[in-house]
Amino acid sequence: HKRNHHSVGIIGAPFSKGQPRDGVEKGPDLIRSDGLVEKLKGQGCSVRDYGNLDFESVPNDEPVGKVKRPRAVGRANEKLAGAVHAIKKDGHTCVLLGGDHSLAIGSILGHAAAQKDLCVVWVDAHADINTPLTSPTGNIHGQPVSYLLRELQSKIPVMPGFAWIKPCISAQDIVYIGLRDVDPEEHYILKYLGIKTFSMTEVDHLGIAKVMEETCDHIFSKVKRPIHLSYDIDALDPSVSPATGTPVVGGLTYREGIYIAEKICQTGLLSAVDMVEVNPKRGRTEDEISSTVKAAIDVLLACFGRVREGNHSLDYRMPQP
Ligand code: 6HN
Ligand code: MN
Ligand code: MN
Ligand code: MN
Repeated sequence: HKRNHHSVGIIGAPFSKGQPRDGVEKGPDLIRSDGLVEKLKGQGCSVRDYGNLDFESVPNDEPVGKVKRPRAVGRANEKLAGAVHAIKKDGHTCVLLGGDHSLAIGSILGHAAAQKDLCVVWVDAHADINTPLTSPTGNIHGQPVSYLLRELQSKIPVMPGFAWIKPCISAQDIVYIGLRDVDPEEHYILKYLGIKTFSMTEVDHLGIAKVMEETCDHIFSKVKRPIHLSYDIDALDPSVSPATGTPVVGGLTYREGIYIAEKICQTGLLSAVDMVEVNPKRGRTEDEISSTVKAAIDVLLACFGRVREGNHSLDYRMPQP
């Protein structure tokens, strides 16, 4: 049984400038301090922690149109892309600990540089597909997908810090799960490009098991391919993960959130994971923070072979009386 022979490479990105709220840069160390590495090893994974990236501050990072801090976000993601590329070259499944969801730009581009023909499963309350010109907030964590899609390239203006970015996926290569707060412009883009989405309505209607079946049918419709799982902790209901920047009521249950990760693991094709938007400063109590961190860790453990039925080692023998 090779189920738990995962080789995991972890990179921390303590970065928050894709959105305005302080605290999300504490995500990586918080998730580590709750024992992520030890727990992964305890379930049979080999783990290398590549530590945290360090991001120099970018002076005079004036908005470009509405878009806030483009230079800082562009450079941070360029650095992250290099790190993810290297971790993939070392042969690991890459785990990005964020940080805000703008980091998916670098994570997915770095992954794509090492791995041809990847697909993306985006688990989020939000679609994060605003272009710089449709964004109502100017926050880049609401825009990462727009930079990654070939079909939107002609809609993306030139921005400082973004010249290195070349789109690496097509509209049919991404599936969304958990949507419930989509801007009108984003809804237009999703429909216009025919992107496969499972909003909370589909989760309610089909159940999470059917959603995952259809997700796999969609991404593997031609051939089996490596999966990039981009997991925004705000996909889960705020009763489970309240410590996040943009919580939205009516989200995935803890069980649905774990089930998604179990099914992705079972494909045997998980190649990179982002765990983003854990923000301890948005928790009102210690319990809210620890519940959020625990959910993030449990999703990651399920990504790497933890199953709820339990397990035992092959050489286990019952004690004789
Ligand atoms: N996230 N659609 C909103 C915006 O600002 O574009 C919210 C984005 C939330 C982003 O949670 O990663
Ligand atoms: Mn979100
Ligand atoms: Mn997001
Ligand atoms: Mn597995």
